Amino acid sequence: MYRLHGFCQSGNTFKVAFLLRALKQPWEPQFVDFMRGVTRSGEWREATNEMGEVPVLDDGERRLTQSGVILSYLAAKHGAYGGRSEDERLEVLRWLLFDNHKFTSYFASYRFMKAFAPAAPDPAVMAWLRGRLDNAFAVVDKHLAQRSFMIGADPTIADISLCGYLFYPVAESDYPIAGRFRHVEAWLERVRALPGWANPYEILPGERIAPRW
Ligand SMILES: N[C@@H](CCC(=O)N[C@@H](CS)C(=O)NCC(=O)O)C(=O)O
Repeated sequence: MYRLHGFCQSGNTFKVAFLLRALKQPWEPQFVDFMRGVTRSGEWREATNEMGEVPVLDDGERRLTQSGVILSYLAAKHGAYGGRSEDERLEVLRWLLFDNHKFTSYFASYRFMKAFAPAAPDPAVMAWLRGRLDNAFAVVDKHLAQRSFMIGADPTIADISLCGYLFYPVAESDYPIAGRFRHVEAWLERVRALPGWANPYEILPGERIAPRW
């Protein structure tokens, strides 16, 4: 039984939950009260993750952090969604890195400031982030114009990583995809139809919070 530390607003946690479900692996959630600052406490960092981040996955005695590491570990261990050749695995890694650096990270920051930050977002910061986000989405949209999934005809953890934040309500991010990035939009419908997909708010612990700003 895997144990997944996280919370329902965390798309990074959702990525891991989605893959565990796709792999039909048993797992239990461990709620982390991120919104009340648990991951910033010295105790939690000491006991759970020095980086102060979820997701964290426990596989028996082994503890893993960083969604890209966890996805790669599970794909290799269970022999699915990781790419079928060295070239495919490298392509998966390339998109995991792009996702962590530019796609998920800008989107998650933008959404956090719009929906959950304690103070109203600074318009200049939001404008800068939005520009970065537009660029990252355009890169993925162009890539998906030529293929069904990120590395070709079959889904991999690259898709699961990139889609992690894109099934939350648009009101949380105020960053609509529909009508702007049509290849991303079509890809999301294909991802939604994959085994294991679910609404993050229905499978992860924690309370829903109405967008604040
Ligand atoms: N690159 C990391 C990012 C993880 C991350 O940013 N997690 C958020 C929650 S979704 C977090 O715990 N943030 C705490 C912080 O930035 O202080 C991953 O993919 O696991």
